[in-house]
Amino acid sequence: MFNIILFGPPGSGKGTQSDKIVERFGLIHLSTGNLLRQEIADKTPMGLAAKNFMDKGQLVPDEVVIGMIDSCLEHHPEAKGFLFDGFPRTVAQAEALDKLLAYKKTAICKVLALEVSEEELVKRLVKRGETSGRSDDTNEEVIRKRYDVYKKETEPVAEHYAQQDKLVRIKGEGSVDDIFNALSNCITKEMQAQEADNITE
Ligand code: B4P
Repeated sequence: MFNIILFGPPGSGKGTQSDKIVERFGLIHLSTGNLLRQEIADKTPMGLAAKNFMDKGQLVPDEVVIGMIDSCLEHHPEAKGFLFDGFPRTVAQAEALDKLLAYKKTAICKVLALEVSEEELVKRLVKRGETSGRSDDTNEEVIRKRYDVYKKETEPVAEHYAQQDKLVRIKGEGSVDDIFNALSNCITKEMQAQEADNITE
């Protein structure tokens, strides 16, 4: 299996790039943000609880998102690989993901981290808020809170995977196509390396 994480602060373009990556490489897209927004739209008890956290710019509790990911992995036994978008967001989530994948005799190949300045992120999310209808994008204070939570709780996830020698940093500012090309080159190289390993095994 070929599993990658698209990592980065809120508004760094994870969702934008994920759509293009899954189309080109045939991976299953697992976005915890999209899954949570679907629960909210369906007005499930989990969605209603999650909305409270999301509207304040906070993370949804680990056990909720880990449970969601576990059941998604179960639903795709035939997958050639997964693209994790917006997950893991805490070191506890990363450790849980590593364990879930090890149980399935697979692992994360690479973590592609999009790097974007705070001012550019705020600008993008304020702009998205004008049209997206997302309640977590409409207020600059909430957007800055999400960035603070990212620095404190999510950035250590990069170090978790750097220690496993899996972290690749990619410039997330510039045109969507240029960023996609940089990500694609990295994924293609990694897929080829994995195929070569499979042949020699
Ligand atoms: P997410 O849905 O993951 O989304 P995001 O971080 O807001 O944005 P993303 O990085 O995907 O940016 P996008 O491509 O849309 O999270 C939302 C919330 O859900 C979190 O705050 C949290 O509360 C909760 N949550 C999700 N996962 C969780 C987890 N694992 N644990 C706990 N809680 C969790 O791009 C943003 C904007 O920039 C768009 O308008 C886009 O058009 C624009 N853009 C993209 N690329 C651009 C470029 N190159 N140049 C200019 N603009 C660009």
